[in-house]
Amino acid sequence: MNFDLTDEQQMIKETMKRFTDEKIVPVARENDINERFPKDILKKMASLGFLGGPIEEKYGGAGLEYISYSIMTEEIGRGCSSVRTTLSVQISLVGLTIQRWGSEEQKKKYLPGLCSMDIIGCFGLTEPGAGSDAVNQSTTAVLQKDEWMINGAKTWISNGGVADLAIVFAQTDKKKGHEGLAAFLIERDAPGFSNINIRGKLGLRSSNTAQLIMENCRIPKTNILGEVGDGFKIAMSALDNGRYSVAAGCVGIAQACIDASVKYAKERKQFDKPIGSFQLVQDMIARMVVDTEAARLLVSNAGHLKNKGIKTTRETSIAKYFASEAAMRAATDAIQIHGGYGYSDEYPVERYFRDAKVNTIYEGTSQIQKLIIGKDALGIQAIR
Ligand code: COS
Repeated sequence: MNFDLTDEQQMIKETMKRFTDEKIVPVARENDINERFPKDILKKMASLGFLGGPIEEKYGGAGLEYISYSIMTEEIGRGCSSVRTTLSVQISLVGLTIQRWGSEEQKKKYLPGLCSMDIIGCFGLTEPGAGSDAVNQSTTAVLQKDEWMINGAKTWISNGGVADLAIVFAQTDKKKGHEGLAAFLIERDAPGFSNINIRGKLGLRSSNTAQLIMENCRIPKTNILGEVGDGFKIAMSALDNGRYSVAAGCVGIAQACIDASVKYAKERKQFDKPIGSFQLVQDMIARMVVDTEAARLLVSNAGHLKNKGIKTTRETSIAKYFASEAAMRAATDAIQIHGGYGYSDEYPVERYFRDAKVNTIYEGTSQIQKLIIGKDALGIQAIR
């Protein structure tokens, strides 16, 4: 693996760093406090031409290779995890999934809008009773002449309340287990489709999270993604991409914790010295630096394999598990270094802490990532 950034990767890093510092960081606190969805930032980002990330240029994307995509995602995650989450869902869970599994017609219809933010997408897998056990879907889909009739509810859906398009997973034949699952494209105005926003989250307060409700929801027969029976593989392959961008976003959180802690440790004086001169503070900063570097390398490793077209379930799980736990450790230590000030929203580290936590939960908990990694090492199935 070559660790040097290419000229294009360097340009993306510098452009995204500037964009994050100028457009995302200054409003992140206000948006968090007001639980304000940052559509304006996403629109501005779309005008840079990178929003579509690795989506092919012929469908409106930037055609980026995966190291560039992680660089871009890390920079956004350094500024605001709510913006990063919105983007990860839009590009990794929805855009790349349609690009891989959609018909030509579906790709032409939805991908350009997803890349320009004219269409906001969401990914409806989780249900009140199906989180880690993703196969156990209660949502049903029945084919009636030329339409699918979908019934059920999805919960904890990022972008769910603002989405124009939802990928929704449903069971077509309960007896078949994961082989009966299918993925459907539901547009916002489909009859019987509605949503309820979820408020009061610990973190990611300016990202949108909602329940999706399908009550005799009717969609055209052609709005299936792939074939009946492909649903679970579609969900898992989407999560291979989603977890990659979550991991990159977590590197961004950890880097933000280092930046804030180093700055504070140089300024803050106790016992007549900057606290950075004390070895126990240096110890915390050193741990953050090592964790962050290691997480970044794990993301790069997964990205390198993705660029070669290799399936990266194992590598993205390793990167997501390590980077999300590293971000949580870094945020905990960053608050510790800031002392009492770290416990208030005067400094950004309390937001990093609140935002870091969900990364160890969504798109597969740390425990699920360890099951996938352990299953791979032992050559056995994770659950069944
Ligand atoms: N890509 C493509 N196919 C995959 C896959 C992947 N990453 N992972 C599994 N599959 C396939 C398997 O090959 C298997 O296919 P066959 O029956 O043809 O052999 C099928 O899917 C079932 O796989 P498996 O038996 O491993 O499924 P399990 O029910 O044991 O579940 C876990 C596997 C637990 C790993 C899975 O359910 C999971 O990731 N759960 C977490 C879901 C999640 O992240 N939820 C968060 C909300 S989404 S934002």
